[in-house]
Amino acid sequence: MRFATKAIHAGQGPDLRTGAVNVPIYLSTTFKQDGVGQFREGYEYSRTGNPSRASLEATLAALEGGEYGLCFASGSAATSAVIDLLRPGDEVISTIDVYGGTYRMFRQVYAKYGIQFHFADSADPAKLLERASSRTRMLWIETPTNPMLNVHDITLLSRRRPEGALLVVDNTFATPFLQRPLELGADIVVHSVTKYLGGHSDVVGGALVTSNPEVHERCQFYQNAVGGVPSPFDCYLVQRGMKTLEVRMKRHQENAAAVARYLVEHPRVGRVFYPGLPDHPGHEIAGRQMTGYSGMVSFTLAGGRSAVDRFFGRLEIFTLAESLGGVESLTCHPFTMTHGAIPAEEKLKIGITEDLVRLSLGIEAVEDLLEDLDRALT
Ligand code: P1T
Repeated sequence: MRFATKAIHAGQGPDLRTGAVNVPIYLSTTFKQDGVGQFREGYEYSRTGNPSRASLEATLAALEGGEYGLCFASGSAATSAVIDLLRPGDEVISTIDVYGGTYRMFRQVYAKYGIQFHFADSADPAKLLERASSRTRMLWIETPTNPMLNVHDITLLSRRRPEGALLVVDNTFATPFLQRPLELGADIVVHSVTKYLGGHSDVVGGALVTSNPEVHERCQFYQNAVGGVPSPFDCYLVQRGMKTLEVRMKRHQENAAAVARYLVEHPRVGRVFYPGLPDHPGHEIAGRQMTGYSGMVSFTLAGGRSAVDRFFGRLEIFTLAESLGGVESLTCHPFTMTHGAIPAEEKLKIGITEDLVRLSLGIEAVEDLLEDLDRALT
């Protein structure tokens, strides 16, 4: 099956009893045992396993080209399941421009358990791997990164990683339609399904996909033991959203490409960050490992913070809000919003300045989006 077909059919055949073409929302918390320990389809208690969740997990695994999928109550909960694979004394090398909440979790939650996080401020794999030691157990990357849209070479990092280190890719910005990290050598893919996979800004959720049976077993243990699971209704919403992932992504990126081209020419705009631009430093790598450039664009605005506030105030179609990847266009101020938890000096080092604006291009008519930007930038 091709991608669009899998998104609609993998893990979600018609209901065996009724023929319902959509997977029912199994709201039951518990399941009858025909005798002690005699489960009908392996289901026992909905924290441990639920048919609506199992179906979504199977669809996600199929889309990422992995063996196993696991769903969580948020992208952050999926991240914590992956970090739980580590022990005190282990070291992680992470790119510094990760989602601010990921940085906060590494620094303010897991560092206190004796896990050491090194943050590399470069997209150059040699520089990233300079921090490696015999204790390095994990490389954590986003690609493209949030919010600077840097691109990391997954194949190269997979080849050059220290022995025994797992390569984890947060694939939220790309989605499996545009990039499948497991096929490029990554061990684990993480998603905030809140974003493009859900696609309609109406559900918070997370997932991980792997083909490594030990990783799956340990993360599944964590999923049940800690219990940060999504509700069956949330699973339904994400599965419904994913059916249209391919058509939405095509439009998201068409709109992003048009907006990036517009911004490059605008006299009030400074730098434009979009991997689809030929002079973007990650353009060539993105061309190799992705089949498109996704729907996110960041840029700096002449006139500093006051110009940014004026821009936000004048927008009529773009909404100033956290999050991304929904059908509606959003904008945000990474310095204070999504990346507020990162110390200012760290942010400034990687280009998250006060004059940086992030756009998440929705699937509205591009003419309306361009007119909105034109109005707000005038
Ligand atoms: O919000 P949550 O579902 O917990 O996902 C966290 C997360 C993980 N990884 C990436 C790349 C993300 O962008 C996020 C969440 N990001 C935002 C809310 C944002 O506006 O950037």
